Amino acid sequence: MLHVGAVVLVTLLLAGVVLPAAGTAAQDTSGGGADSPNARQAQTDANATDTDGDGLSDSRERSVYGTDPTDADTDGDGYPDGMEVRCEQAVPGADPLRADIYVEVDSTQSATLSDSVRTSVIDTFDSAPVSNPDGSSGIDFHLVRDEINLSVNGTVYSKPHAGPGNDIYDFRANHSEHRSDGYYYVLVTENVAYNGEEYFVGAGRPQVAAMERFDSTRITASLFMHEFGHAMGFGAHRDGIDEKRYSRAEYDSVMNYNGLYKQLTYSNGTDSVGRNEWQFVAENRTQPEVQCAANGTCTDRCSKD
Ligand SMILES: [Ca+2]
Ligand SMILES: [Ca+2]
Ligand SMILES: [Ca+2]
Ligand SMILES: [Ca+2]
Repeated sequence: MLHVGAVVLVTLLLAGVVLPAAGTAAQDTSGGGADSPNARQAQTDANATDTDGDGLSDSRERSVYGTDPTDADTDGDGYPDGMEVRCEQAVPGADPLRADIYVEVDSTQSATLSDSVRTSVIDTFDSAPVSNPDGSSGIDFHLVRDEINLSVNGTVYSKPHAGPGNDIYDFRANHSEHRSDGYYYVLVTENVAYNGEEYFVGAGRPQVAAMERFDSTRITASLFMHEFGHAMGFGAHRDGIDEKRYSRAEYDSVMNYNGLYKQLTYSNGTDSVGRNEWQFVAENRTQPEVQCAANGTCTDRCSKD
């Protein structure tokens, strides 16, 4: 009986093998066999499918870049995967598996931010307590020093102000080379006014900032971090920001007026105020819109995948 049963089982397995063959035979009669040109085209199309519309095919995302074929922005930094790997001229040095932030800095003065200020800011972001899809921590901060000696009409206001060349939006509109690529814009200038008050030395609004420049690297870098915090969306209405009510121990951030000029970093949420500002930077910051997407609208600065 055991022997007979084995024979029956083998027969069933054979039948199982035969059934797909019958299906193939049926396909052959309609001209769509596995080796037909139509079938090869279907295979090519499957490889070329770009499910998330980021400009990279699903298969290239899986096999070449290690990015997520169902997420257009795998590392969540606002730059689509395709832009990060294909648009070197727009976002040089971008990594689709690590957070990148780009900022363009112009100046109305003969000098701009110094190498030491730039390095201080880059190092601060590189040390940020945030994690990336590639397993690293930190943020790559790309501070691009662009024009100097821009013409200015006296004080630079932080809000739209009548007349040419005297508010931060005039400068961004007329001089930003990279706005459509999702760059923040910072202007270094002689005199800044915030809410019309000229005793301020810097001002930040969503996506933009203006600041004065000092001989001290620490003071200038700290002021940059503070105003750039506003540009990323740290509003003065939040508890402790632009205030002196908390000590540095209670609120350990450059956004605290007690921390301004003394430190560079934002809070990590372990102080008594308990707001993780670095997490906000990584996940919820205000980001200039990327108009030069990876799917062909900036082909002059993007290579083919
Ligand atoms: Ca894709
Ligand atoms: Ca993707
Ligand atoms: Ca990205
Ligand atoms: Ca990135």
